[in-house]
Amino acid sequence: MKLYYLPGACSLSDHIVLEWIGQPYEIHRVAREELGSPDYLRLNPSGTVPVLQEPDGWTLTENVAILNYLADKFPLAGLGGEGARGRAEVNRWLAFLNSDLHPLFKPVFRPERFIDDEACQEKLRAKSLQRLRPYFERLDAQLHGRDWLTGTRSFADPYLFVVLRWAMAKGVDLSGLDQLARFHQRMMEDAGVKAAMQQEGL
Ligand SMILES: N[C@@H](CCC(=O)N[C@@H](CS)C(=O)NCC(=O)O)C(=O)O
Repeated sequence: MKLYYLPGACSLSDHIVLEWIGQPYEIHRVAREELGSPDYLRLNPSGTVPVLQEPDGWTLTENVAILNYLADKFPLAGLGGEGARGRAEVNRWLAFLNSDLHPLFKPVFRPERFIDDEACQEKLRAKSLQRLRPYFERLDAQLHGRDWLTGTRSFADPYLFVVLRWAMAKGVDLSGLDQLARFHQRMMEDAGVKAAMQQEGL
């Protein structure tokens, strides 16, 4: 299995999951200019990471699909929740992270993709940072009395870790969100997280 990644991008969540699974895998660091190349677009027409490629050439895109696939392929890792409801709970939080929270970072990282005027870009970035706070409040509340988003460790947790790193780097106001601080600290001490981050040069 080969994971195509950009350092610190949402692909880091798959990378951590691969570490937690503990089976052999390869990684390929995608250069930014490679994302738009014909070869890469054949792998992923969206020109984004992550992409997971199996040795027979089959490739999978979309983080939600990749994380579910890894959990199903390696059930002994116990990252997909217990039973139908357990999986639904994991996907509830994964969907919140992937489809509500993650897109709000796009104007923070690349406001120029949304609006040409530079002064407006700054306003857009500032507004997006402000709008992110309530999402992190919800995540903090969910972590009250829990070490992991759904109570037990799952593939949603590394995704939370990734967006939390972005929030810290970009200056989202996380003041008073102590459960998130506790979660971040625990992830930073985790051997699999450390290994994935070291391999990505973070
Ligand atoms: N819907 C895709 C979105 C993936 C995505 O946004 N990837 C970002 C990194 S976190 C990316 O590759 N960005 C490169 C770019 O937009 O130039 C998924 O969930 O896998």
